[in-house]
Amino acid sequence: MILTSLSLYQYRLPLETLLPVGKQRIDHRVGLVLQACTSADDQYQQVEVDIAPLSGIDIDQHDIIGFSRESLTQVQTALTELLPQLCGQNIDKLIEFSEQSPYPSLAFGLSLLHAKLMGKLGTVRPQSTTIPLIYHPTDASNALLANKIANLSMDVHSVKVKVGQTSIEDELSLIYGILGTRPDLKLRLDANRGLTLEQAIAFAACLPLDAIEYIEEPCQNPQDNMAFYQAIGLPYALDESLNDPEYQFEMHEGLTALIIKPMLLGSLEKLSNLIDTAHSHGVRCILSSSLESSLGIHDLAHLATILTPDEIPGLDTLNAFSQDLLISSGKTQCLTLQQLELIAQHVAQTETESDSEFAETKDE
Ligand code: OSB
Ligand code: MG
Repeated sequence: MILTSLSLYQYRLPLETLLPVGKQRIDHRVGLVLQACTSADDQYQQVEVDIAPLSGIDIDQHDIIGFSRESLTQVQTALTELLPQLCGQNIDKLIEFSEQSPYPSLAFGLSLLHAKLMGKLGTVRPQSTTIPLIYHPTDASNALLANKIANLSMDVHSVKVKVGQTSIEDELSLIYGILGTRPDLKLRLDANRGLTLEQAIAFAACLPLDAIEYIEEPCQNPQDNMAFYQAIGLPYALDESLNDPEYQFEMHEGLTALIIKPMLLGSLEKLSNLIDTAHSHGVRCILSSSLESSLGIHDLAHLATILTPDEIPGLDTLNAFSQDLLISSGKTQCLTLQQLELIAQHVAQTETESDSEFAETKDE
């Protein structure tokens, strides 16, 4: 299958409510859409992927730290250089470039594009449920939060709650509030490394432990996680730890789950190996959003069926977006490619035309 044309677009989507990135908040999301057209035996197809490193600036104009190390500009520059090399080539080149890329978001995007062109996503049903995400909205009223909890479907059995963000008292009251409304729920807490070992233990000592499945990244210093587990017996999950390029899976007492954010981790091959290793140690893997557009979330819902069929993914971040992108999730506005900014486009000559390739690149 030959890549006959490649187009790169940039998008900027405003958010209706702020989204949490660890302790920081964002009010818009930027990213790239890479479109590939292929032909093989007179069959043509056209496929798009969302490539959106989680970096940039938060609402206070501070750099987002702790997630993607690469910037959107770096990925855009790398892709602008790759496109002419990919155009006219077999789609297997996507895998080669994916493996060579130092940027996890790009490695993921190229391998995902390959998987979609191979028809691997289209044949599975997407995971249709998600773990609701509950956090103290700095821009919305507590009533809105209470409303969200009261309106949770009875089919929801677990929710994820952000902690380590405000005061321990507020967060305990949020947790007991949720359980007061829905005593049947199990909670997955996420501290985003917001607590010292002492704070984490003091906090966990006040929790209704039977209702807590695990806590993500409880300690500021992840080396304290095991001591936390030994002190309190509450299992923990790793999220930010996986973003370290040096991260290698190691089993530790109390480790119960990995939060897998493909956009931050890399190629599908790398994800699948990590998931296999974790599963072989009895550690759960929860596929989660890195605040992608509706296009990205749609693909993650399919990947969840393929990679983690026994788990419900954490993809409850689309509500905050004011517009959909290419794939409708039911919002009133769904942007098309024509509404995005075209950054680069390369078209391979067909066999009937001369051998020479022509390429157009539009500078910003
Ligand atoms: O803290 O887990 C986080 C999204 C982007 C960056 C960090 C985080 C998240 C999420 C995604 O919480 C939703 C989920 O994991 O359910
Ligand atoms: Mg987390």
